[in-house]
Amino acid sequence: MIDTGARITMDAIKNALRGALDDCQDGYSLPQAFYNDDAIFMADLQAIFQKEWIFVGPECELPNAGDYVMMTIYDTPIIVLRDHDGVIRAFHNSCRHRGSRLCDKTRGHTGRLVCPYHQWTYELSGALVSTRYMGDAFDQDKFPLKPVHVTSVEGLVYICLAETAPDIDTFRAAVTPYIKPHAPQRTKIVHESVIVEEANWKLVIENNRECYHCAGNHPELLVSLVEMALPNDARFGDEFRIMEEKGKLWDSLGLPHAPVDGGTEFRCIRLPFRDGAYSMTMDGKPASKKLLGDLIEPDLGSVRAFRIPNNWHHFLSEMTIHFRVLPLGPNKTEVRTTWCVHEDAVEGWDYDIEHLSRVWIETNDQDKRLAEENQRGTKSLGYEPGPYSEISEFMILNFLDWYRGAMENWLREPGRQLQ
Ligand code: 3BY
Ligand code: FES
Ligand code: FE
Repeated sequence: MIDTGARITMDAIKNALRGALDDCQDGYSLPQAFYNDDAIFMADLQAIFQKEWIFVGPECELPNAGDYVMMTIYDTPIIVLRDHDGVIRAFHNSCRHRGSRLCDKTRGHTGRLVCPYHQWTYELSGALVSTRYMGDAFDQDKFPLKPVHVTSVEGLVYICLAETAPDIDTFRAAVTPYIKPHAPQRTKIVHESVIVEEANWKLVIENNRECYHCAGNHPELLVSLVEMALPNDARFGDEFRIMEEKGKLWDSLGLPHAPVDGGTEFRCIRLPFRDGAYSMTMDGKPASKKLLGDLIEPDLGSVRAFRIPNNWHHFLSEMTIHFRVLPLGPNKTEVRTTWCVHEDAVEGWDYDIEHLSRVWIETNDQDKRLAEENQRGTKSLGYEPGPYSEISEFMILNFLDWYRGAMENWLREPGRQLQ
């Protein structure tokens, strides 16, 4: 179970969560327990990571039938694949014989899934089609792989471990007009980074939900990124002018840019880059010569999309960047970043990996250090929840509204009341 090896009872989890929720103060960072306690981490897994739609990666990672990727949500391994009929499917990566993982590679290609232990063999549809020495009475139809909900939102693959998956169509409808012009299905992954941060997953998300820290920490990112979060962000002057100019250009191209009201569930907006910058590169120049999809204009800033609980994205004119957060323990989180360009772009001619990835490699590294220092400080005897800036950190307030609501709902579920 958890890193400490301790088994925590459901009552202990509920009690710890109830107490910590009661200690929360609106507008303030969370009480220490939310970033550190094993019991609350277990509650996070059940209330959030086993219930919500979790981002897996860009669909272009599975271009052909037989392609698969594996991911693990804390201790639950999942396999996501493209079946022979082109449909994306997801299954628990656990053999129906004695439970062995079927697949131990992060990604690969296969015609069938063969368990390495005793070679029970499954079709990509999940059907068990071959076993040895199981006797005449054995009915293999009764042992298909266990399916997991899966969907692609315009090229972004999500899975959900819950029996009944929550709505994702509101998100789909809202973001599709923004990201479709970037044709994510016609891209390929050209770079990937996986880092482990010694910080609670919520600190990693909180760090991403504000740019209060950008000026002091992200010189490379600020070559391109404007620190505004909304087109009429009161903190800025010059950016407001850039937004107006670019807004007119994007209107003329039929590209939506206004902020979408995603409540606390998601955020989607197109924002410009700084004057003269076309991409999130060190020199602001395009990361790839080939524009995405059928785009003809390089000056598109980026569509910034965020969705609870574990992903954010930048869709540029010539590149997309996807960020996936997975909890590994109360103080340990994996962040995977993938960079995609047009499927026909040629390395060395259209793009260069160092040029394309440098800004976010540096930025991720800086954010890792910030989240880890934040984590260390929340362990202090002297830690006391502090006030967020409503002006600069309103997106964290949104995130925590959602988080606290999700935890309250989970506690209220039938059968979960405190004894
Ligand atoms: O660009 C991002 O992904 C976010 C938005 C604000 C801070 N952070 C760098
Ligand atoms: Fe898979 Fe035995 S555990 S074949
Ligand atoms: Fe940052």
